[in-house]
Amino acid sequence: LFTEINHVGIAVADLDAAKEFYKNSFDMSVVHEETNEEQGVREAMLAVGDSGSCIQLLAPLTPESTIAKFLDKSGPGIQQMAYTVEDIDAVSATLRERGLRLLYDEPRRGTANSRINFIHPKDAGGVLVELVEPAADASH
Ligand code: MC0
Repeated sequence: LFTEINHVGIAVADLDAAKEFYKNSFDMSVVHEETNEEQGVREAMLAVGDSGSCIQLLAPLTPESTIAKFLDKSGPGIQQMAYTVEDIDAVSATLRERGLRLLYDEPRRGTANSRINFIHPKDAGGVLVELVEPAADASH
């Protein structure tokens, strides 16, 4: 169903401070950064060496946003596990057939014009699972 781990998403209060921490502590640098108004986040992708694996730092845009609520409740830390899929419509249909709830009826826009949806954490063992169908011209 899933072809690889796309990224692990980490909630942070301050994106710039988190980027500094990852740079200074782990020599990890930003390969992509954007603001996603619909998701209420500023986000930065950081590469793990040349592996193609990434972590995604997620900072809240507003106090009402999903990430702000997560920080209030759980504090900073891992917020989501994102898998790459080739065809998000087909994978979503399969998951629904298997009784899992997806958060959106139709995929929405994610990082670098990917198409995304989420499995409710209550249906996935307490893990917020993101499905990512990368844009045709994207490396991740
Ligand atoms: C909430 N829960 C989680 C969780 N968030 N469990 C694991 N991981 C998380 N991240 C649990 C809570 O502990 C609670 O359990 C129950 O789910 C309901 O949580 P809530 O605090 O009432 O929160 P809700 O219902 O307001 O929101 C949860 C929900 C939300 C998953 C629906 O976070 C959401 O819509 N997430 C999808 C969008 C998102 O995460 N966007 C930001 C990343 P108990 O046992 O206490 O009832 S944007 C992104 O990722 C994009 C840019 C990209 O990658 O391309």
